[in-house]
Parts: sequence; structure tokens; C-alpha cells
Amino acid sequence: MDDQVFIDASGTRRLKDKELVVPIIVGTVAFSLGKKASESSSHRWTVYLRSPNNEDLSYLVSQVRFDLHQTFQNPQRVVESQPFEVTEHGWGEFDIIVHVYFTLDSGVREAILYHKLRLYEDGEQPGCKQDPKKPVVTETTSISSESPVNLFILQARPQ
Ligand code: SLL
Repeated sequence: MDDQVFIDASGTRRLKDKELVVPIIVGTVAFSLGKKASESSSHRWTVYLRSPNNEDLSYLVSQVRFDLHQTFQNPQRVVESQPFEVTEHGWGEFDIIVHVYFTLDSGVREAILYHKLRLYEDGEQPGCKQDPKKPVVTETTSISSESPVNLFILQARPQ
């Protein structure tokens, strides 16, 4: 047998000391509700987790939990299949904590990512006039080592 290959405790063939680097994007898209806005609901927004080329992630990701601000009902939202996303209505920006649970195959169980929900562009103030058709989109796409939030390194090594 090639010495780079080993069999793990579950009987699966694995490659020794190999890394699988999977870039993942967490983003939000927010629309002002314009005239339909109310005090507690100025925007409709969606938070999502996706691959850069929108490939199916279900071979790798079994479930995603989006932890919203405590002001939301049932703030821990679990999504068990694609698309991994949550849509809500709200009034304020906050950090969303994204727990990504991997399929058993990957050898790593969970990663935690952070993404700030943005409802306004830079320089815009809460309450300012926004075009309801023009979304505010932010994505964490950098894969530099200073901001590894969207980069998963799954290492196959003997258990
Ligand atoms: C802020 N620190 O003060 C932030 C908190 C929380 C936003 C923002 C809840 C909506 C709902 C909602 O939008 N919370 O009540 O369903 O700006």
C-alpha cells in the first residue's frame, strides 16, 4: 500500500498529512423596506453561506447554525440543507455567528465564523433614505492569513 494512505478508525481510506482548503463565503444582502418600513422592521435581509463558484457544499457541510441577535425570536437558526441561508426582517446591524458543521468524512466537526450584517453603506446613517431596490451586500471573501474567517483547512490525519 502507498505509505501516504492510511485507514482510519471507521475503515475509511485517508491521505496522510494532506490538507483540503475550501474557501467559503459568508455574506449578507439587505434591502430597505422604504415606505413599508416600521420601527422594528426597516429592512429585509438574508445571511448566507456559499462556495465562491456556488458549487454544492453538501458533500462537506451537513448543517449551519446562524446565531442572530437576541432581539430576534428563536435567535439560533439551524439550516440542514442547501441553500444555507436565513431571511429576516429587522432594524439594526449586528454580528452574526455562523457555526458550520461538517459531514463526518471531513475529520473536522465544526468551524465558527463571524459576519457583520450591514444594512447601510459606508457614510449612510440609520433612518436615511435608501433605494428599496438597491441592496447592501457584504461578503467576507478574503482568504489572507490575517482574516481566515472564511477559510477552512481540513486536515486528514490519523485519529
Ligand atoms: C444595534 N447592536 O443597536 C445593534 C443591535 C439588533 C437588531 C441590533 C430585531 C428585529 C425584531 C432586530 O433587528 N435587532 O425585533 O424582530 O443596532
